[in-house]
Amino acid sequence: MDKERLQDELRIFRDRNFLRQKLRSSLTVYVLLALSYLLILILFAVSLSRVSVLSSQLTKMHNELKRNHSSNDFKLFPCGPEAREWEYFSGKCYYFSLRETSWQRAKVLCEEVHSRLAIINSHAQQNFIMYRTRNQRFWIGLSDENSEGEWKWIDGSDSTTGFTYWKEGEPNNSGQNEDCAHVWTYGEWNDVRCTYECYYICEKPAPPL
Ligand SMILES: *[C@@H]1O[C@H](CO)[C@@H](O)[C@H](O)[C@H]1NC(C)=O
Ligand SMILES: *[C@@H]1O[C@H](CO)[C@@H](O)[C@H](O)[C@H]1NC(C)=O
Ligand SMILES: [Ca+2]
Ligand SMILES: [Ca+2]
Repeated sequence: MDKERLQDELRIFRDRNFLRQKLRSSLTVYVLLALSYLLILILFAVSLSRVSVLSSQLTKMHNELKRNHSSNDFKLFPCGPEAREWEYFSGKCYYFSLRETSWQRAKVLCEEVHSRLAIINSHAQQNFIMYRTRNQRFWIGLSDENSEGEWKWIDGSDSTTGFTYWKEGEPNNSGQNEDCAHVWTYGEWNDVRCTYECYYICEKPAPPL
């Protein structure tokens, strides 16, 4: 009888002990689980802040690169990367028209885009224009309409004292009616009546870099 009670008590004690142990071990598991969650959360927060810092740095770099790009574009195309029709040569921007018109109309059309008919005063510039015009006829800013035989550039300067590139035998004032000048074959200059219709060259200073 006593022995049985003892055994019973022993069993209860064991059970209780077992329960306590079980409880303790599951508590440990929960604590560990909570800790690992916390750790994951911390890691996530840290990596998130890292990513945001990195992305802001990337954005900054990207913007800088873009700025560098556009400033390089500007160096490569001083007449404007978007403006295909204006070409750069030696500090100036040139427009070679795609339409033919009279000298007076060409003068106005150049003024409308804040430029003027081209003034040629160097061999280098003459060469550039010759290669670009390819034997086609293009008005330049030269005329003797005010006083026959006194060829003046559109800015009022005298053409006879500076650089000239007249075709041989020109200007000939054919029919006493040729007062405007264009470039012709090999880029050579010829006088022709001002109402003649041909292409034209506008010129303006390149914007400052
Ligand atoms: C942009 O150009 C500047 C100087 O020209 C240079 O110091 C900088 O590293 C360049 N930035 C990038 C992102 O290439
Ligand atoms: C005078 O110039 C015109 C072109 O403007 C040309 O057609 C003509 O043949 C020239 N006349 C003479 C006599 O050289
Ligand atoms: Ca003339
Ligand atoms: Ca002529």
